[in-house]
Amino acid sequence: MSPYTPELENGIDTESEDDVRRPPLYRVLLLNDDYTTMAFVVEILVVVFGKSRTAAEDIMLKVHREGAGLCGVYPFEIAETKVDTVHHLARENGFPLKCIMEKDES
Ligand code: TYC
Repeated sequence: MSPYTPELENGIDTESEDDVRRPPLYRVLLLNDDYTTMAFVVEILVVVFGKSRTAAEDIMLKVHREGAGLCGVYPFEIAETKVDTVHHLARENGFPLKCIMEKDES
């Protein structure tokens, strides 16, 4: 055994091997509503999430039809900033668009 094994340092195996040193990632999703325009959602996906116009249209339609859609997967602080940016831009433009983040458990 190597002299330093952080997952065993207190004698208790606290993390399974595939979790070791893998930072948690967060899925950022857009939610559907009846008021935000399709064009605005596409713009958000292009500007905030760096999607191509075609990819943005596909995601927007998925959200519209299914209720929610994945915009990207990021470390915590980047995910949080994306959510805040979406809400800021939406409120500034008078839309109730909601964006959420959830831990990526995969
Ligand atoms: N449902 C909206 C409409 O018909 C469009 C929409 C799509 C709104 C995606 C929000 O996250 C959303 N105008």
